[in-house]
Parts: sequence; C-alpha cells; structure tokens
Amino acid sequence: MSIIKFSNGKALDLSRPHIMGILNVTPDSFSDGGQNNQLDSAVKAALEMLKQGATIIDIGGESTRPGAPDVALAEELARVIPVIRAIRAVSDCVVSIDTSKAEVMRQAIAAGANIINDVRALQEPGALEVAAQLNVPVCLMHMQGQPRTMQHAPHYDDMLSEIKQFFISRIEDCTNAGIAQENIILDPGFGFGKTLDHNYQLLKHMDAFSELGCPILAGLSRKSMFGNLLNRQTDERLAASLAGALIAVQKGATIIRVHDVTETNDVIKVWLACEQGIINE
Ligand code: 8Y7
Repeated sequence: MSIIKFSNGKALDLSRPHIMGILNVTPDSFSDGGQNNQLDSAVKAALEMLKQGATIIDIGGESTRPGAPDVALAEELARVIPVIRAIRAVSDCVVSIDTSKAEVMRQAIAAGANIINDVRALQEPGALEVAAQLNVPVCLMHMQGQPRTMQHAPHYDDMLSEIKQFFISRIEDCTNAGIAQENIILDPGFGFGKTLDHNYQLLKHMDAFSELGCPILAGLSRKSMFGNLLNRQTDERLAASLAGALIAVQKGATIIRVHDVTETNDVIKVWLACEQGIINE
C-alpha cells in the first residue's frame, strides 16, 4: 500500500484513511482580538484537531470559495507563515499549505510545512518549478475555471474522462519537471467548476481515479453540494458531510479534508472495524 514520506523522516501510511483538518487563516476565521490573539486561536484550533484524530493540518490564507476575491502575495504570507511557525514550535504534526503561489510554497515549506495543497494544481507561474525544487508531496486538485467564476456555468462533454485526462497530463508535466511520482496526490475537486449533478457523479465514480496509482484526497466538508441538495446552511451540513466522507473512503480516498474532525474520525473507525475486524478483543 501507499506511503507518503516526508523529509523530516516522518511518513503517512495510507493503507488506512487519514484526516486533514482545515485551518483557515483568513481575516474572518479568528476575528476576535489582536494579532497575537489570532495566532493563539489558530494554534489552539490546530492542536484541538490533532487531539480529535487529524494527522494533517491544512493551513490556508486564500479563500477559494466560489466568488472569493484574489489575495495579494504579501497578505497571504502574513496570514499563513506565522501560523505555520507557531504550530511547528509546539507540534511535529504534518502541516500542509493550501496555496497556489510559488513564493508562499517556498516560504511555507521553509517555515516547516510538509505538503503543498494546490487547488490550481501547480499551474500558476513558477509553482511547478518551486514544488520540484522543494521535493515535497503535492496535492493536485482539478478545477474547471477560476474560483471567482467557476460556478457560473460548468460544462463537460464527459466529466470523468476529462478529469482523468487532466490528471494524466498534470502528472506528466510534474514528473517532467522533476517531481517524483511518489510525491503526487490527486483530488477531483468537489465544488470547483461542477454542477450539483457533476458533484454526485464524481462521488459515485471516484474509484475511477485510483488506477492512476496516486493517493486520492477528497474535500467535501460542508460544501454546497450538500447545502443545495438539502437546503441547509453551512453549520447544518454535518450529517451530509459525514455521509460524503464515508462514500469517499469506500471509493478509495485515503485523505479526507474536513472541518469536523471528531465526527469524521468516528466514521473512519466504523469503516475500519468493518473492513479489518476488531483487533485485540
Ligand atoms: C478543497 C481544497 C478547498 C478541496 C483540496 C472549501 C483549499 C473550499 N476545498 N483543497 N481547498 N480539496 N485539496 O469549501 O476540495 O473547503 S477550499
């Protein structure tokens, strides 16, 4: 089974699913108090998610929600770098940096991050070269269009083939640039340039991507594919997100990106007990 190795000697054994806990460090995420206060809250939130069963903390300073504005480089660096350093000072957990900017990747890895999570799949200027140079695991996500406009009118002639083709082509570009195939994680990008129906087709057929030989990451947590199906606000999408996480795991995803770590961890434990039986009874 697949193992992701990190330069500090640590590794993630992907023979079982892992939880990536979401840590957004946009101004609206930890809005109480001054800068130190915000840093404190971010570290606390990360430690809490680790205690709840996350093995990766995904730190993002650019909102990629549909319609969100672009964030300038200096602003993104100011948001994420202090948080990575502060987490690194108290934990040796796996940290991923959610960014598309080459310079943020460089500084984040220098500050102690271990994985690059790029919703633009290393297609921004310099990103491919920097990722190759840094020699760290990268998550390549599929997106049709750009965050600001991607939900206007998503269209595919054959979505599954087009996404698979995108992955094949990105894997080729990455390996040509010097990125090791063992360092590539793939993500079909739920909600990124997909209609409601596209998202459910994608969930149903996610297992089609496993044949590409890379670990699969799925991000479904609280997304509008649940809100729009069920007419629920973001804080009312837990049950739906857990259903989505379970289906994704059943279809071969080994990293699940979520807000609700405790609950997702329970789901994974039930799935594992079912798959492997109860050890040490
Ligand atoms: C995803 C993601 C977001 C995802 C990966 C949200 C940063 C939107 N979604 N990264 N990022 N996969 N790899 O609702 O699905 O969390 S932001």
